[in-house]
Amino acid sequence: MGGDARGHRPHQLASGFRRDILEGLARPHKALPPKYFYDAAGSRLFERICRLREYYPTRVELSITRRNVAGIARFAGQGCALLEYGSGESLKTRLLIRALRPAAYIPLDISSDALGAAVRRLAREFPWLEVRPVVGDFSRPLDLPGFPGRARRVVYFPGSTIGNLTPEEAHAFLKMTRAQVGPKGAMLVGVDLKKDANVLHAAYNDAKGVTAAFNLNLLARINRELGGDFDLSKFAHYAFYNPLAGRIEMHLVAREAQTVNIGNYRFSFERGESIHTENSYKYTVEEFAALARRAGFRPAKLWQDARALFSVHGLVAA
Ligand code: AVJ
Repeated sequence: MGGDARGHRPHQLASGFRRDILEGLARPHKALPPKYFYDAAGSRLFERICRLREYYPTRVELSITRRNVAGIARFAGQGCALLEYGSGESLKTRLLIRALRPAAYIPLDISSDALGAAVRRLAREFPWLEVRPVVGDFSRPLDLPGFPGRARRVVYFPGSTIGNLTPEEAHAFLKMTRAQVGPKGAMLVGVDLKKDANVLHAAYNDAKGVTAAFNLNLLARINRELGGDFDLSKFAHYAFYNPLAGRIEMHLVAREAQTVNIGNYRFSFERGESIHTENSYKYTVEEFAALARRAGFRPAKLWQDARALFSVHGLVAA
């Protein structure tokens, strides 16, 4: 692992966790940021989600990428500087790197564990590749080590992670990315599509309960890292599609009235009270293209599967 991955202010991230959890649980409608799902245990659970039959996004995005990798590489342009929001351990990233041969690859992730593993693996598989990992949170303005020289800047943001943001936040995030890549830059972004609500519902309510375990792990993480005393058996995973908002909502619902301690802080729950843990927004192709346009991008390319489950948008600076 490069020095960047280890040394980039892990303590600031840890105290941000504590502050964000205490603040989120003090709200009248309790809510926690989904980025905190991904500690080591949560990252392992998420990898299991990605292999579930019901969870189509990972599988479908991979097949879209595989089928169109030459066109996607042509869109980005060989020798570009590729910045990925996420650890870059995925198969689709490696497919893209192989086809694209970027001048540099800059993975950004909130988990230094995930980043370290990804970087070691990439160094083995692509000895010619310059990798510059950055531990950080893409939901905040970034202080990046700077893209190399004259290379075209392309941000790769797969996995429909942009769905965790509200449309207003996604707009601001796309604008920030547009500034980051500059006037000749581009963005490749994976976006989950609106579809039959039953298909969406199944993807977040898998039969094996892996998504439930992933959701509950957030409470286990609070217990582990902040000395909380959540009783996980007293919370239920609850996920549903909200068609008016166009999003999956995940909640943890108190099965009975209870109080929970985190250090000196005490939080009370009524029976049935929820902690809102995640939104996962879904877009039509046109909705997302309009959002990108408003943020200063021109939607130039679109790749989809035959069943229109998932989309990959190729955006260029407008
Ligand atoms: C990583 C945010 C794209 O919203 O589908 C999977 C996370 N949550 N199952 C998603 C997630 C529950 C995932 N994203």
